[in-house]
Amino acid sequence: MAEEEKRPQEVPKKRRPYHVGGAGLIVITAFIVLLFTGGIAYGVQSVIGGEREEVVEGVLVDGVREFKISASQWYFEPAVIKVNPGDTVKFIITSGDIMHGFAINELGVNLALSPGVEMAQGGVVIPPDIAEGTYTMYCSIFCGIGHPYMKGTIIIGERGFEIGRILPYVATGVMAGMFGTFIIIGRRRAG
Ligand SMILES: [Cu+2]
Repeated sequence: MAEEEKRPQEVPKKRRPYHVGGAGLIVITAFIVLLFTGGIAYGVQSVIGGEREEVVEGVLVDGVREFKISASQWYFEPAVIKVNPGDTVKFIITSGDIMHGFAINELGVNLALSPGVEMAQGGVVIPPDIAEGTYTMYCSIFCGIGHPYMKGTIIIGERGFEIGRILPYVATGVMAGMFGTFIIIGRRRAG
């Protein structure tokens, strides 16, 4: 009987080390959450086409800015090009595998590409009064499951502020904030 009376007293003692470890557990979990969400943000950022992408400015040939671009499932190489308002541009595009398209709506460019055949569109004048910023070049011929994501970026003049480039980091911040709030609420309830 005496031994049984002692047992309830021992229970809180056993819980203590768990509570002390709780702080460490929170730190470790917070670290993992930050690492995880940060990794997602970094990945999303690279898919969107962040600063890590090399910006290619083409080669000036007799005053014409020439770009040689290859198209393959499901990307363009280079994927980010830069021109200036008022430039005259020539696009030379070759598909490395199957049929693709190469289109830039704002510049009236749309080429159909056959495998291994060099296609060119010259005399593309960038309107001097066009709004500076980033525009999309994309594949305009269905080429399989990755077709909707086969896109590149054409920077005209200065790359402006793009919400898409900071959005992943904002999301990470919100996630971390939510996580922190849950921890605080959880601890208050437990306490
Ligand atoms: Cu396509």
